[in-house]
Amino acid sequence: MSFGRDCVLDLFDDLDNGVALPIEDGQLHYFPNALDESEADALMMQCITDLPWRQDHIRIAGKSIPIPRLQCWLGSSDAHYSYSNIALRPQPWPEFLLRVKTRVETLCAHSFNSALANYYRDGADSVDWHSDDERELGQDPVIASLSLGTSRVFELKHRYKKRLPTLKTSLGHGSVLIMQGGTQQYWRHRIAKVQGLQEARVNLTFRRILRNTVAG
Ligand SMILES: O=C(O)CCC(=O)C(=O)O
Ligand SMILES: [Mn+2]
Repeated sequence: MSFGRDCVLDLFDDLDNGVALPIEDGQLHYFPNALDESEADALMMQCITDLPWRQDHIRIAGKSIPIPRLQCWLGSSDAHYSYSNIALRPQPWPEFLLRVKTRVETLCAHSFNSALANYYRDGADSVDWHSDDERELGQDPVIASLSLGTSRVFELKHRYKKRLPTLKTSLGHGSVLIMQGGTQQYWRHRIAKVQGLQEARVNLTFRRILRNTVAG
C-alpha cells in the first residue's frame, strides 16, 4: 500500500470471505459480496419504499439546517439514540430487515439491537466528518455498515496522528464494512458529496445500544 497524502485502501484476494483493511488504532473488515446482487437490488428498493424516512435538522449558529440526506432509526423500543442534538426514537424493525440483521450478525459474530439507515438520494447528499462515539454505544463499539446502490467513497482520517494519510475505500452494492476496536475513538469518517452523481445509495449501520438513554 502506498502512502501519499491520501491513501486508497487496497483490496485483494479472497473477496467473498472479506478482507482486513490495514489501519492503525482500529480494525476494519470489508465483505464486498455480503449480499448477492439480486438480493441487494431487492433490499435497496424495499428500503427506499418501506422505511419511514425523515428529514432531520441540526442547529448551527441558531439556524435550523436540514441534514443532507434522509435517515431513520430502527431498533427495539428501548434503543434510544441521539447525535448532534437529533433525538432518534426507534422505529420497529420491519420483517425484511430482521432477516438482513441476522445475516449481518452471523457475518460479524456480534449481535445488534438497532440500525441507523441513511438514504443518499444523489451525489449532493453526504455525511460530514464524525465518529460514532456516543456514550450509548459504549467503548470500542462494533458497527456493521451495509451499503446498497451506487458506490460511494468512505473516507477515514485519524483524529490525532496527522502524519497518517486520509484513507479512502469505495463501498459497493451489497457490501458490509465492519468497524471495531479503536476505529470510533481514533478515527473520523465521512461520505463526501460527489458532483453530478444522479444515482442513489442506502446505508444501514447496525449498532448495539448499551444504555437506555431517552434523548431530548
Ligand atoms: O453511509 C455510510 O457509509 C456511513 C454512514 C455513517 O457514517 C453513519 O450513519 O454514522
Ligand atoms: Mn458514522
